[in-house]
Amino acid sequence: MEHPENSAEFKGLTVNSGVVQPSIVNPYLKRGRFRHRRLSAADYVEGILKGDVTVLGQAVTLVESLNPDHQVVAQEVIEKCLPYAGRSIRVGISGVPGAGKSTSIDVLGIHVLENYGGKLAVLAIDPSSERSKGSILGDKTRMEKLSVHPDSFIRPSPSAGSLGGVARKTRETIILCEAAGFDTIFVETVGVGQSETACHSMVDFFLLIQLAGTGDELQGIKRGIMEMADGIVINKCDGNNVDKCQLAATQFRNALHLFPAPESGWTPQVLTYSGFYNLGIKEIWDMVYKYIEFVKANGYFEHRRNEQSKYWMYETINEQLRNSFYQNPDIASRLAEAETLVLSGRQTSFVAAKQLLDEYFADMRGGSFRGQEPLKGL
Ligand SMILES: Nc1nc2c(ncn2[C@@H]2O[C@H](COP(=O)(O)OP(=O)(O)OP(=O)(O)O)[C@@H](O)[C@H]2O)c(=O)[nH]1
Ligand SMILES: [Mg+2]
Repeated sequence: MEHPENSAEFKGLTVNSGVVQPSIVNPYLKRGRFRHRRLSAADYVEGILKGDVTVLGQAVTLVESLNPDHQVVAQEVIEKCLPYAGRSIRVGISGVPGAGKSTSIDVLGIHVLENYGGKLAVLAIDPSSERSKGSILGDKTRMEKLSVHPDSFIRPSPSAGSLGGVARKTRETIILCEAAGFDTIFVETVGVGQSETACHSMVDFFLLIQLAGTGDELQGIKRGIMEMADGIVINKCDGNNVDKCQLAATQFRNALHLFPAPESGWTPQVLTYSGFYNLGIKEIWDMVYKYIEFVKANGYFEHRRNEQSKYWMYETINEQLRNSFYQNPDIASRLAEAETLVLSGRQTSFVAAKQLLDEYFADMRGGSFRGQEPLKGL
């Protein structure tokens, strides 16, 4: 007996030969016609100095690239931009996840642009971005107004490399943004430890966003981080949270008194505000402005920037030396062996390290890199 599915009743189930679908690629498109022309260092510099944000974005991508050839061009671009950089106010904004950084940057940024004009760049040092693919990018939705403002430039954290590497690229991006005419720079960082130090080492004002919690907020915050802050602001001072915030502010003020006076001569201030309801934002910016005026007058502004340049020179040297050591193929192949010797107690850590370093230096002195590429650019 024939299967019922083959009867005329189930005809819809049979596969009919269909019509040929057109290609999804436009056959009239000439290949290569829209390919981007590779910009030279001079093209990048020209675009940046004109304030072209498309070129600026491409230049930042170049700076972030790990390709040594890109790095050579990037360093040339940075060097040529350097004489036009430095004329901005750089503000670091830090806080634990959920403290309201994105919400606050949005309202604070709009406040600055609407009341003082100019152009604002928001950059990030986010050590977790390798995992989250740059949280600031997702955050663009939290920076609703700023992300569509014609005078703003928002750039997520470079997603590859060590914290030091990421931070260095953010610092280089600051230079490009300043050359492109951005006169206010916000550097956002997630308050999870070392990233604050990196952020502090590239900004003029370090703003710490805190939340009022259970009354023991001072416990969880490291002394070093509080000492770095030029201003502490307590967010979410709205609704029935106002009393708690004011209490926290008092606690922070009292705690700050116990610290030695900062080198800048400025007494860090503690303010409460609400980013979400846009309350107290003006006061925050007034504080930043007052600080800048204060340190410009007493010479600390220049001093801090010089110290930062010095810091980054040494940081770069350290990073390059480390990379050069670990990327040396001979060393890389010997590391596992040395580790085994140390773990099995047949060699001390010190001797193992010394042997590897001696080998490395002998290799360097011999002038042969044994397959290791000479360092190109940075
Ligand atoms: N009540 C109240 N809620 C706020 C305020 N500011 C931010 N929030 C809320 O707090 C949550 C976190 O805010 P974000 O701005 O994303 O915080 P963030 O510090 O950028 O967080 P991460 O990007 O995860 O590090 C959001 O749900 C906001 O709506 C505020 O002033 N008051
Ligand atoms: Mg955020």
